[in-house]
Amino acid sequence: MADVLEIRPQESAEENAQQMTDGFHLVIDALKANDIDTIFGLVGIPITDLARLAQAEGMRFIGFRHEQHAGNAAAIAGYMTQKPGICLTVSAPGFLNGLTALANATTNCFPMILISGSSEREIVDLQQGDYEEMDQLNAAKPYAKAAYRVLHAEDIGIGVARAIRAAVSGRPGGVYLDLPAKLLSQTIDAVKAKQSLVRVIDAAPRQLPAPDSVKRAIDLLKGAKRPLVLLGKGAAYSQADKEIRAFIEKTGIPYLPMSMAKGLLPDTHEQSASAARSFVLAESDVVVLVGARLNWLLSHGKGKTWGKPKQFVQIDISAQEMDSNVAIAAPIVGDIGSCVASLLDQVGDNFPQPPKEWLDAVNEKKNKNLEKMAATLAKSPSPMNFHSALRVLRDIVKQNPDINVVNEGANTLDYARAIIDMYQPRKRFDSGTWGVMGIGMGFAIGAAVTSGKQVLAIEGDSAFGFSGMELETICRYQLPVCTVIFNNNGVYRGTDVNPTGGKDVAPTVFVKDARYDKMIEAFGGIGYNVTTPEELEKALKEAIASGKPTLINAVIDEAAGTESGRLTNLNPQSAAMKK
Ligand code: ADP
Ligand code: TPW
Repeated sequence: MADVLEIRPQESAEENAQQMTDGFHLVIDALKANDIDTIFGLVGIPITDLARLAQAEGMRFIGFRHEQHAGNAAAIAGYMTQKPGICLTVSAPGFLNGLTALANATTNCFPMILISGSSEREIVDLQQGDYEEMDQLNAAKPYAKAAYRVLHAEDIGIGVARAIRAAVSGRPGGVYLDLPAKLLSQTIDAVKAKQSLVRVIDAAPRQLPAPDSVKRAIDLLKGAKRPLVLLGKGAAYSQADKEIRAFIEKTGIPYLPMSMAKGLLPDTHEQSASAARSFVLAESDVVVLVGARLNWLLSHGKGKTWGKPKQFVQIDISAQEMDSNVAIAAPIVGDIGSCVASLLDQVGDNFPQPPKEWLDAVNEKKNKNLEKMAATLAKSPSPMNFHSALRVLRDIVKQNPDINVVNEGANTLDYARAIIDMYQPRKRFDSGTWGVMGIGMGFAIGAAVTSGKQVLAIEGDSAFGFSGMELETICRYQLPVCTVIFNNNGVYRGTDVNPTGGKDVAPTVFVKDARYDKMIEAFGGIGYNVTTPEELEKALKEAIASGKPTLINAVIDEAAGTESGRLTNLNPQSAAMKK
C-alpha cells in the first residue's frame, strides 16, 4: 500500500493547493472510465506500481508466470465479452513473450490490448543500450491490428480510447499500447487529467448491410437445391445467438459449426450436420458462411473437400475477406447481428424449405456416422484410448452444459472436437486459426476469471507442457479449473524410436509414465491418476463438484494417436519417411 501512495506525487510549495496526479493513475483511471475491471499480466520495471495501483483502485490484477499465458487469458476474455482483454507486461522480453498471444489474438479476431512498459525513447532510438531496450512499437506493428505509443500524460485518455476502439470495432483484433516508463511518472494537473479521460461511446458500432446485398443472397438461397449454413467463431463472437438460431430454424437449412461455434445452437439440434461434415461440404450447392473464413480449416473453399460446384454467400464485417480464396457470389458486409436480422426480415415465416431429398440424404449420412461413432465409443480397451476417455468427458459436459471447455493437442483436439457435444454459445475455446499449442492454461484462467464458472481443460500431454507452470496461478487464485491430461508419453504418441539406436529418445517422445497430477499437488491443488474410464469418471465428478483446482493424469495407450492428428495431409514428409 505504501508504494501506491508514494507514487502519487506530493504537492510542492510552488504548486500551492494545486492537485497533481501522474501517468500511473491516469492509465488506471482511463481503463476504469471504460468499465475495464481486470488486468492479466506479469510485473517488473516499469509496471509493478501500475499493477499495485490497479489493485488498490479496485481492479483485479491476475498475475501470471509467463506473459504469453496472460496474453492468452486477455484474448479469450475479449472473445467472451466483446470488451478488450488487457495484458500488462514489462519491456523487451516481457513484451515479446506477450506478443505471441497478441499475434494469435489478431489472427483469431479476438479483441485484446497488450500494454507494455518501455524504456527511454531517446536511448532506444539511438540504440545506446538501455535496460531492456527494444523498439517495441515497430516490433508489434506487423502482428497487431493497431499499435500506438503515448508520450504525454495528457494523451493517456485518448490513447486508451483509441486502443479500445481499434480492438473491438470492425474485425476485432489485438492492439499494442506502448507506455514509456517516463510517461508513467509524468505529473499533470489533476483537473486537466480528469478532463483528458475519454469514455468510448459505442465502441463497436453496428454496421448495417446494404439492402441489395441481402436481396442477392436471398435470391440465391431461394434457388438452392442443397443449401448449407456454416457458422464460424465470428458468429459466436457476435452474440447474435437468437437471430442466428431463428434464421437456421426458419429456413430449415442444415448447418455446420466450426469448432469454436459449437454450442451456438446445441450440437444435438436436429439440423446440425456435424456428423455428416464431409458429405455436406462436398454435396452442397449454396453455402452461407456466417463469420467463418475460407482459410486452411475449410480447405480454402476448393478442391476435393468441396466436391460439387457451389456458390457462396458470405457474411462478414470485413469487406476484404470476400473473394479471398474463391469468388463469393453474394457478399453481405456488416455486423452479423444486423446482417442476419436483415436476412430474417426477408425470410419471413414461409420461406421455401430445402428439398426433402437433400434433408433425407443428410440425415441418412448423419445417422450412419453417428451409429459408427457410438460403436467405437462403446468399446473399453485396456489401456484407455482417446475414444473411451472422451466418452466420459462427453457425458460430463452433457451433465454440466454451462461448463467452459478448453481444448488443445493433436489427437486430443481432433477427437474431442468431434465427440464432445456443446450446448451453449462461447463455451469452447481451442487452438483456433493457427492450430497453436500453448493456449491451454491461459485460456482456462481467462475463462474461469471472466465467467466465474467451472472450466474443463482437455489437454494433450505435449500441448499442456507449453503452459503447465500456470497451474500455480490456478492454485494461487483458487480457480475452478479441472485439467485433464491425455498422457500418451509424447507428441502425438509415445512409441517412436531413435532409428540409430543412440541414447537420445526419438524427437516426439517424453519421459514414460510421467505423473502430471503431482505437479498440481506441489501448489496445493488436487491431483488424480486414472487408467480406466470408470476411474476417470469418478475423478471428474469429484473434481467438478469440488470447484477447486484439480488435475487428472489420464493414462492413454501410448500407441493410440496418429501423427499430427487429422492433419496428416499437411505433413507429407513424415508420411513419406514412414513408408
Ligand atoms: P472459424 O475459425 O470459426 O472458421 P474465423 O476466425 O476464420 O472463424 O472467422 C471469423 C470471421 O468473423 C472473421 O472473418 C471476422 O472478420 C468475422 N467477424 C468477427 N466478428 C464479427 C461480427 N461481429 N460481425 C461480422 N463478422 C465478424
Ligand atoms: C506453438 C506443433 C502440433 S500438435 C502438437 C505439437 C507440438 C502436440 C501434439 O501432442 P499432444 O497431443 O499435445 O500430446 P496428442 O493428443 O496428439 O497426443 N508449437 C506450437 N504450436 C504447434 N502447433 C506445434 C508446436 C504441434
